[in-house]
Amino acid sequence: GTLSLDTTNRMVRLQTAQIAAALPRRRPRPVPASPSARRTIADAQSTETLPGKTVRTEGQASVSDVAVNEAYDGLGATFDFYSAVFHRDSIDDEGLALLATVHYGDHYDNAFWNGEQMVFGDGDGELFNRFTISLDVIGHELTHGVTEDEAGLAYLNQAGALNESVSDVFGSLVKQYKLGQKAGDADWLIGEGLLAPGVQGVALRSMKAPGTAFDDPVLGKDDQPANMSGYVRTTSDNGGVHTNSGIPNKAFYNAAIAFGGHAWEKAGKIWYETLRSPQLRTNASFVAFANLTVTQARTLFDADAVRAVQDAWRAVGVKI
Ligand code: ASN
Ligand code: ZN
Repeated sequence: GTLSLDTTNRMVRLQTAQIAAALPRRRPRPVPASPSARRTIADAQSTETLPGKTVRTEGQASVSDVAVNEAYDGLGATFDFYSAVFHRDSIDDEGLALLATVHYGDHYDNAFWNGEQMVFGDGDGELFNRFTISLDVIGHELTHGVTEDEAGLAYLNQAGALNESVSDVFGSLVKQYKLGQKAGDADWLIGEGLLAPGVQGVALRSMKAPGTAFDDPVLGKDDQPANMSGYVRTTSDNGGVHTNSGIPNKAFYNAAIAFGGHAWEKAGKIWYETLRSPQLRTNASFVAFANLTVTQARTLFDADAVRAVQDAWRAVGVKI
């Protein structure tokens, strides 16, 4: 009767409590409603010692040094993009604190991700301006951290060119998102504003028209191919990772234009889930990566999306 039912209930309650007590005390990672960035900007004061002197941390007001503020704002815009568009919480999706050093080296003509932090040179002023000037370059460098965390793409040959391309893709999307641009209105340039006055060119790279970003007597000519027919076989630059990235860059551009609208919504989502896909190997070829984008187009969207992505790769000579 009532008594036995009551007894059973009490036993159930007791068992539940015992089971809960016996479970390992694994603290669930707190997922904030809207995660926020934890940024630190450091100043290498023209040395090559990292990270250098901390000059601005999260929540602190802007300072008089424009490179510091550009790095702070650029990291913030990139963090916000990944958070809002892909619900990703920082580089590792676990809220990793973001560290960037500016004024690295003496007239240093580059920016990079060193496996732990972002680093920006001032440029020599003759060929390059400071590397924090372009939001897509900041997005590019931070994305190297995301790629390392998700896919671990090797920085060599086709996998390396894919690694580079993924950084250009999301670097460009960070800028497009910030500007609220649709695919057809974006410039698809990487490093616009980075070339010093007098240098003949518009940017470091063009995803829309690889090979056309600059042609300068001192800097040389942009040598990116836009098709497999122009694939550069070389041992320099880790097998031409910054050169052959033109091919997957153009494939992404093709897909984004075919979809129309905001490039991060469909093409970006497909590329992002491809980067996260367990089937993506560290030594992936262009064909392997392309096939995974098609798989994601099918999983996330529909047959029209599959066709758009297939066509995007076929148009650059990647035979899928
Ligand atoms: N700026 C270059 C890049 O992020 C530096 C490098 O060659 N790793 O790709
Ligand atoms: Zn890169």
